[in-house]
Order: sequence, then C-alpha cells, then structure tokens
Amino acid sequence: MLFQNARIENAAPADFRIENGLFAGFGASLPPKPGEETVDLGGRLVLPPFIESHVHLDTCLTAGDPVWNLSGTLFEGIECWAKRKDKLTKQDIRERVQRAVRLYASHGVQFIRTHVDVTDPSLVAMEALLELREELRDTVELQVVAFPQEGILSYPNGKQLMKDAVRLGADAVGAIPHFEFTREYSVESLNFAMRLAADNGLLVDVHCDEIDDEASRGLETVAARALELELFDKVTASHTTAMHSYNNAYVTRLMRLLKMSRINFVSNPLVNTHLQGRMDAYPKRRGVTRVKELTEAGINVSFGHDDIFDPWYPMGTGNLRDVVFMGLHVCQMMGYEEIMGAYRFVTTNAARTLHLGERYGIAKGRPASFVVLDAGQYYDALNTNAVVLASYKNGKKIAQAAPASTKVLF
Ligand code: 17E
Ligand code: FE2
Repeated sequence: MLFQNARIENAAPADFRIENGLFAGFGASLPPKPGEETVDLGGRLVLPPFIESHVHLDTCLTAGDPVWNLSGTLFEGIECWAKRKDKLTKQDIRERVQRAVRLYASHGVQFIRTHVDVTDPSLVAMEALLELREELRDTVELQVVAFPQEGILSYPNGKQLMKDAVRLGADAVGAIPHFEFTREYSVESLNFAMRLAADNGLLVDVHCDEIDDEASRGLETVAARALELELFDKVTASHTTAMHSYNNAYVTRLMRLLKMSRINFVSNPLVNTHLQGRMDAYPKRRGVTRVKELTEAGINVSFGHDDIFDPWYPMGTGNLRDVVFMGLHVCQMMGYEEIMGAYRFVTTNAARTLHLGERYGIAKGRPASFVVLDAGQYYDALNTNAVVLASYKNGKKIAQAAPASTKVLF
C-alpha cells in the first residue's frame, strides 16, 4: 500500500509504502506497483502514533462517584478514591477502561502506560488491567505500573501487595514517597521499590514529590538509586511538582545527578495546574515541574494526561493535544521551534520512557504504525486541534474520522 504526499514529522511532502504491516520504503515520489492500493494524503501531517505515558485507567470515568473532590487537592482526591475502591468489581473496571481506551484510540493514541492502585487487598484492578493488556494487545498496547496510591510502608501489608502485583505480571514498579508517613519511610519505600524492579527486570515509574513542599526530596533518592542499581533510563520520575518550588541553588546541584542517572521525567500539565498551589495565597504557584530546563539539559521529558474524569481531574477526552497545549502554556515553551516540535512530548520522548525501542517510529523495517492529522504541520495541528483522520497500527487502520466541517453562515 502506497501513501503519497505525506508530511512526515513536518518534513516536505513525500511518499511511503507499507508491506506486511511494516514500513517498506520512503521516497520523494514512489511509483505505484501494478495493482497497488494508493492513498493520497494531500500534504497532511503524518506522525508516529501518540503515546499516553502517564494515566490512571483504573480510576478513570469515576468523577463524583460516590463524592466529588471539592477542594481540588491531590489529598482529597486520594480520599474520594478510597471510598470508590470499596465498590470496585472487575466488570466495573473493565467497562470503564475499555471506554477510556476507545477515547484514546479515537485521538490516535496506540500506547498507554497506566498506573494501577495496588493498595487494595483484592488487587482486582491489577488483575483487570493485566487481562485487558492481553486482550487489547493488537490495538492499544498497555504498560502496567504497580502503583501504591496509599503508600508502601504507610499502608497495611504494602510491601507484600507490591510483590504480589509483580508476581501477577506488572511491567513496572511505582512508589509515592511524598505520601509516606515520614521521610524515613519515603526513602525506604524507594529503596524497596527500586530493588524490587531491579530483581525482576522491570521498569520503575515513581509518583515523585507531587506536592508543593520544597522540602520533598524524593527525586534525588530516585536518581541516586537509578545510578547505583544501574537502572538508568529504565527509571521515570513522574509529576516532580516540588521541583517547581525548589530553590535554584539546590536544582543546580541536583541537575548533575539527574544527568548522570539518565532517568526520564513525565509531567502532567493539565492535572498539576489543577491540583497544585491549592494551599497558596496569592501569588499561587503553577506547580508544574521544570520541563523547559530539563529539556534544555538534554533530559528526556514526556507529557501525560494523568486522569480522565476522576477524583483528581473532572475533565478529559483522551486527546493528548490538550495536554501539549496546556504544557506549552504553563511551561512557557511557545517559541516557534518549541511549538513545531512539541509533538515529541507525546510521541518519541514518551517512546523512550516506555522503552518501545525499534517497535516504534517511522523508519524502514519498523511496524507501520502512524497517525494522519488534518493539518500540514504540527504548529497548525496544535493550534486548530486538528482531527486525527486515521490511525494505523501494524499496517491496519484502527480508527478514522472525517475532517471537521463547521460552516459560518454569513
Ligand atoms: N494519584 C496520585 O497520587 N496523583 C495523581 N495525580 C493521580 C492519582 C491522578
Ligand atoms: Fe499520576
């Protein structure tokens, strides 16, 4: 199958061919083979598929059930969720996750890293997500993180629940150092989680310092252990909102360790602009981590949605365009080149974090997975919220849409 006039990652229009589910060739103008199906993309933007590098699928689509988060804080969100957890059944989780995954698919998302709360003696959410990971494998690839929402040392049997989740088949190990009762627990929880990952050959993704407390210093421990256990870029620090409030002298010192450790960062600009700064009087902090400075230092950063309509975020349609749009505003990254290249926060940068390797990317021999947007380059795609016209996974179309067609009647 031949695709013509594609602007691959903002480049000049060119052609590409897919065969047997793989990218088979690229060229300025490829002649069709006899009988070959051709699709003229008319100069539209082609990107590698979108990647959700941070979401909680087990909690999605539950906002207001049984109670709304009225303060808008992370901590009230955790209380609301603890009430909803009592009602969890596998069927309930499966139904919500399937709906959320379809929302994502409609916006060209093909890979999702989901955190799953394992501070639940039944581990029913973990079981449901691991089932769905297998069932959805050919359409949307799920990566599952064992996430201790209420702490590892501060929750009854927390360490054992983490080990059980790993035994069930989690892909990555999480932690939540800023929620542990004490600083000592915080450090011990990271030591435990990262050792568990190292012993089992798993990835690490920590909910790290998601608080406006500038004394929350989980990040340095995560980075030091990544270096010492030689986990390096298998490790991700998510949120790191306290870094927004760290003093610059400390950050300057910390940067050296962050670079040496080679860890990834995930920032969640929609959710953390909503949750952070809630205890501030004016001026109120934005509470999003230092994406611009980390990026300029060559550290890998991606953006995540974090939540879709749940106790922590009362909105969301699974469209990563909204995440990038908010991220560029709040991080003040609106230079022309920054806007043009911002798709990387939800594509190639996220692919590094998820360790997708050669299974991802528009290059000869790789799986023919890509999205077509109704715009010529990413600047316009972002600005106009361009529709994802088609999403191809391994050469097969898994979602399509018609161009938006509002007419102004004057
Ligand atoms: N849990 C948490 O600890 N932090 C978040 N941002 C969400 C859930 C969404
Ligand atoms: Fe999160």
